Amino acid sequence: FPEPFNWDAYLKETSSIPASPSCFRQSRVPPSNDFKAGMKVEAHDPRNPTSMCIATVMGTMGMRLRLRLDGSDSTNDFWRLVDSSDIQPVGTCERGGDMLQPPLGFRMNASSWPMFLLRTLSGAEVAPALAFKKEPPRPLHNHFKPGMKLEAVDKKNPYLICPATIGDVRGQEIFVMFDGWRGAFDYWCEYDSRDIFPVGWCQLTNHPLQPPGNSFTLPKSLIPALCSSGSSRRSMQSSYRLPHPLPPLPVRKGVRGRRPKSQTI
Ligand code: MLZ
Repeated sequence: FPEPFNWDAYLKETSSIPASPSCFRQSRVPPSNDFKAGMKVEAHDPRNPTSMCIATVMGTMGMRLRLRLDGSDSTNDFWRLVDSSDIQPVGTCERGGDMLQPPLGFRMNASSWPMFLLRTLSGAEVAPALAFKKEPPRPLHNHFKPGMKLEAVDKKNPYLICPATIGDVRGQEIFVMFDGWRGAFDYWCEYDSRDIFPVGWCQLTNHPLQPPGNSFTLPKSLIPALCSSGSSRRSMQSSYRLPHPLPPLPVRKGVRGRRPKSQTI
């Protein structure tokens, strides 16, 4: 088994401090996840947030749910916390006098939506009202400061939560930088985003935490010393992608000593 990521050692190594839990719009005592795969919920369409749709819980991780809008394809799954205000029990919409909408990119003709909805819900297992938890209140102010560590959803790979650092703060917004990924996944978001968590959140909620990447930005002054010839184009760059530890080379007839083309996580 891979070693679980050790925040204590990492904070020491990087001589950094974690953002206080009071900075985040997350509950101090995480609620339980009482959802099960297959259950139906009502959810705002992430691509059309004013419309309320029917979604199926595809799976659960920690206190997050992987959701798929019924009638949409499998390529637009999204994740929500059990205490997200984007989800509610089936029947809530109708009780409020509203109508459930087909998702953006509904697979069928719009005229078949009422029948599709009827079929989708008949005999379906709906998530019990008690599984939906109240969204915690937002902290009154943005208390984040550059350099503070946190755990954050990688919006390009939203099943992942990864160690991150506050890179900048502007008013209500913060810049989330993913440790060891050289900026490729960084983003601005509001300080009260539900996609950011205090250090230790994953461990507390039993969610996997992706360890930091292995790309670092080195100070320019160190670069000449690390380049043997100093003449390559690469030597002009200020950051380096260090290789992953590679497995021992497979020795096979014909392809002796060849490494896999690339390694992605
Ligand atoms: N292995 C994939 C995902 C990287 C996820 C980074 N998260 C901050 C890649 O290399 O693109």
